[in-house]
Amino acid sequence: MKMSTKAYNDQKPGTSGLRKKISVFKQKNYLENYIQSIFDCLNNKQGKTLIIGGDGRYFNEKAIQIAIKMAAANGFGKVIIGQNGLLSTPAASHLIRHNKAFGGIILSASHNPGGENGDFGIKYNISNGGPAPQKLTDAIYKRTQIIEEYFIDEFKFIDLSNIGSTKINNLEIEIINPVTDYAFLMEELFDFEAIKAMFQGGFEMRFDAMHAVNGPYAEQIFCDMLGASKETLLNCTPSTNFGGFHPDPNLVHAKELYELMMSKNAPDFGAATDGDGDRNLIIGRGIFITPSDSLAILAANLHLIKGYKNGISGIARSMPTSMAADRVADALGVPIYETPTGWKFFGNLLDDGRITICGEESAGTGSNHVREKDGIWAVLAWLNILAVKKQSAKQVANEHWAKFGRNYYTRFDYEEIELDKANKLMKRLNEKLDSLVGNEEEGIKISTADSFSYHDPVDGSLSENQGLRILFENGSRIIFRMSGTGTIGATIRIYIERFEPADGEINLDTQVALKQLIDIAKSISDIEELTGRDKPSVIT
Ligand code: VG1
Ligand code: CO
Repeated sequence: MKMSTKAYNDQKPGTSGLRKKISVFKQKNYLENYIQSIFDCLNNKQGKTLIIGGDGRYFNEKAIQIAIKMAAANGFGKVIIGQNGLLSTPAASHLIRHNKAFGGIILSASHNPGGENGDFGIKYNISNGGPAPQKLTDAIYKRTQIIEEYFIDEFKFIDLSNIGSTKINNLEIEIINPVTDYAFLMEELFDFEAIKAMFQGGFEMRFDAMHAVNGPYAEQIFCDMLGASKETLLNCTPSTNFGGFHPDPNLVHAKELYELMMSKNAPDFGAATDGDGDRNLIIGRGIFITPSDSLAILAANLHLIKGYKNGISGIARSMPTSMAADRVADALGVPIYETPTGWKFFGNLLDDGRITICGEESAGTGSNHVREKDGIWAVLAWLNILAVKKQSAKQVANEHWAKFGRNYYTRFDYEEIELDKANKLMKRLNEKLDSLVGNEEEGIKISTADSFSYHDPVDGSLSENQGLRILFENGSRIIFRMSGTGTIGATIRIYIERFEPADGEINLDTQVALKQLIDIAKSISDIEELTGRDKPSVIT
């Protein structure tokens, strides 16, 4: 059936697909308009397979019903859907690859809040399992500006709770267990026997799924397959509003886990993942591991893990991620790539075999096993390394810093700033960059100041305006960027980093170690004057 639709002009995809308030998604034809725009930009989809699933938030099942009917009307041959509409983002990525599917639709607003007044999101992943590259998201956006009709078949409501296959019109609809194939992949990569023996030896972990999609994955993998006790699982039943919480695994929203890990009664290891299961938080007993350090530590030790025993071909990190991983790459003699923020930029490097592991400061770590960041993978990688080294997370981190030095790192987020104020701040700073070069700020000289552009070495594409960088002669960096995932106003992020060599002071408090640079960042940008904020909303 053909329907006419009104074009909406605010469907510009951000860092990770289209993300908006539920109220926006519920507007008549809004979701349909976007899905049709995706389909219109895909050639040769007739008869092909599409993977569909989401993080289980409010509107998930409704959106999936629409997506199925539109896939049928647009000529797809088959859809594979996670039972009850659930698929973690990394599992969806794996299923696309495993089934050699044409692509996938993932319904999620990741770590943003859910529920009736929360956020919703949709993104399209291509046949390598990764997020649509910039060229495609730009084309989809253009299409949303001019689209006039969409195609949808009318058929009965599909029961997503029954595993099995049915055929309606020309579309085969298969409902699968969302965990099974993913769990097999994990078993192939990691040394489950060693991790199991560690749990048997009394090792204790707490894993917080934050009421989101990874609950069933954690239960099957950590408890059923690796023998961890049921006490391991915190908030592992997915709920449509994430229990009323914000499924963001950071020190603010996973505060309880953090406090437990810092307490006298701390178990050996703590971890959490986000709404769609791609982000991870790693906390050892008495130590929070920053995501940038986690990337570096995993890269340095990955060869200890079964699936990576031949070593790594290279490492990639997003530009604002700390340079800790660069030191590991140097030591291993492998290349390091610096990409713009967003997982889509890692896809080509992974496909081309240039890198094995990649990560972002925003709690994303992953490898060439899928084309998304992967929360459970990161937790298993840590567990595997601890099991092989027979050390605590704290010992592993301290040894790492004692060998490579330490990149002190913090991120300040100023959220829900009025858009024009945020734009003005970034514009002003951008214009002032050239005049900063050569200046001395509190005794340290600025060597470069620019707006980051990325030339993809594989397909040659250029991505500009990916953040403002101020680099100091001593290797310190201050970076300013506007978020592409917020749904209210604008979010400005400031990323601050300083390197301390191995023989220096590697055990300082991060905020103390970075105090001078934090002051410089504030005064260079006048952020507090221009936004009227006296402090950031979140410090990581
Ligand atoms: C944020 C992070 C970025 C991440 C993106 C999607 O983007 O900074 O590193 O790739 O979220 O993560 P931004 O534009 O708000 O800074 V998620 O867990 O949505 O898939
Ligand atoms: Co996420």
